[in-house]
Amino acid sequence: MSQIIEVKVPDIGDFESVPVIELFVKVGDTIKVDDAIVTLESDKATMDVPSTVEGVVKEVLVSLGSKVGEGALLIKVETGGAAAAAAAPAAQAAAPAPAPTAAPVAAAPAAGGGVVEVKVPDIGDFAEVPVIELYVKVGDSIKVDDAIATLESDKATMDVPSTVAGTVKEVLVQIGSKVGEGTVLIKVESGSSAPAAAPQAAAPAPVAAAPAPVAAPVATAAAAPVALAPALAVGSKVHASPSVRAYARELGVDLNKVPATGPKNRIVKEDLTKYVKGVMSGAVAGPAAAAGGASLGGGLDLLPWPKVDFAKFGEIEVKPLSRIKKISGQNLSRNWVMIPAVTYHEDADITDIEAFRVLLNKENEKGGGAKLTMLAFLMKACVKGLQKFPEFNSSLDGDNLVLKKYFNIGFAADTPNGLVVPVVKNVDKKSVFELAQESGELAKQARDGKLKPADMSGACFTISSLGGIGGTYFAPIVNAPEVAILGVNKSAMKPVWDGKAFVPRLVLPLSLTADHRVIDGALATRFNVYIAQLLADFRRVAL
Ligand code: CAO
Repeated sequence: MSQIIEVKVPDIGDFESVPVIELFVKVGDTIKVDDAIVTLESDKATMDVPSTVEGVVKEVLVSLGSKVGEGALLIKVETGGAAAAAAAPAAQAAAPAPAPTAAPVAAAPAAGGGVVEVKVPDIGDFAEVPVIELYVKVGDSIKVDDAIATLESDKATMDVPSTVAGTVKEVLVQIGSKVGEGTVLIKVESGSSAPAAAPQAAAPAPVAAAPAPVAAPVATAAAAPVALAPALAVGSKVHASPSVRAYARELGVDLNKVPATGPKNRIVKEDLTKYVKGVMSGAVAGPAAAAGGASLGGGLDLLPWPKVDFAKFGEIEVKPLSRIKKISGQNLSRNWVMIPAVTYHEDADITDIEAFRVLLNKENEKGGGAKLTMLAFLMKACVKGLQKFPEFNSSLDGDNLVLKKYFNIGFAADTPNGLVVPVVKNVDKKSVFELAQESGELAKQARDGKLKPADMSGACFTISSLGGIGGTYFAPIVNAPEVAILGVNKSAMKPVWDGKAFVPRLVLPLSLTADHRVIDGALATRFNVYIAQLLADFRRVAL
């Protein structure tokens, strides 16, 4: 005798409204126990919800983007006689149960601060889950809710956030370590007496599915064969961690097309990189070419990268690129290829502002305050420009322009390992002295390799200053999803015609690159002229 059984979202921890990002079943499909029905993704975890029954899908009650929580009805399944009997207990097991209190992971520190252990919270029934990413090292200062590690079982990927603020004293796990509830991840010296335990911030328990043997750590995927494995059929289930999914979204890559080499057919970051490289070099058909547009201008139609045996011509040395260079290289390539960018030049007369800067620094020397830099004045002028021309403080999101009401400025910093872009937040609310101090500190942290992801995110606009090195003009690459970047070279004394005579003035060369989809030439030139006016007479910043 057949029976209709409802499959609901099980206990997923403290999350109430989590979007469905993948849907694997449709009406008429025959499914088995443990087949994935949907993938849910919160900002902390990605979880598959498996079926608890076997049978034929009669109704699907959610769609992509639906927001669900514990107990939400996903599908109705018609089970056969025998299947129904077997399925019933499982279905009950999936019925909403009281949410487990995500274990408050921090042991209470001694009053007045002390060393606090941060442990793996309640992650459901999983005992041995591998650490696939580790975000902290000894000496890092962390805040409550900063991610410490990502754990990945075969059903869920979850970030474990810190429950305390302080300095990391000890890291007790490494990538590949197998952990379970209560495993100590790190020891943190907290500055104050506040343990700041935030139970609700702990990682959610993964879906209440029967635990399967945990997958091998993703790190082993590095040894995966070089040949491309067959891509998953379109529409079939894609396994990837939240970071890989976020990266794919950023690149606009359809994960269905990426061949997986990770354990259990999981797409790892290297797979994504290899796929994008393949598309860029022409070795793999990109979306347009794959759709039959190989020679119609839809894809990039690029020749494969030249393979040359350099050693044939003389002695060589092979040096692997630094991690920073690899990551920034990928971003720069995408931005260079995808943004119709134009660079506009302008000269700013900075004679007066430079005299003012030198004067202030002299006065300041006695007080021992931070040295005022040209960069700090440039930041202030740029914010004024962003306020006057809001398109410069925007990002493209499909057919929408997202206009930002905050003013964070990134600046390119040259480090021994490559280029990084620290971000000074809320520049509009800070004095030139504060900006000089903060950018100096960030530049130092950049050179020491101590910047954290949060220090490099949230920029609205970037300044790339080569003024300390030299040069006249250059064409910086827009730092997407921003829409413009201002390049600056070394100022030089030049003869400037004042209407009667040539007078010596200190001239700063500006090079503004802008995304033409948002900013046309007239707007870009107006912005440049305005910035030059502000720098020529900084009193205008106060207007
Ligand atoms: N014109 C003339 N002199 C300048 C100048 C300019 N536009 N900008 C800075 N200077 C001077 C400074 O006054 C300083 O001189 P003193 O030592 O006599 O005071 C000297 O050059 C060194 O300055 P700096 O560049 O180290 O300091 P800064 O605060 O101006 O810049 C930072 C900080 C982080 C932007 C810089 O150190 C840096 O890393 N620049 C490189 C950025 C880069 O690589 N961009 C390219 C990206 S695309 O590949």
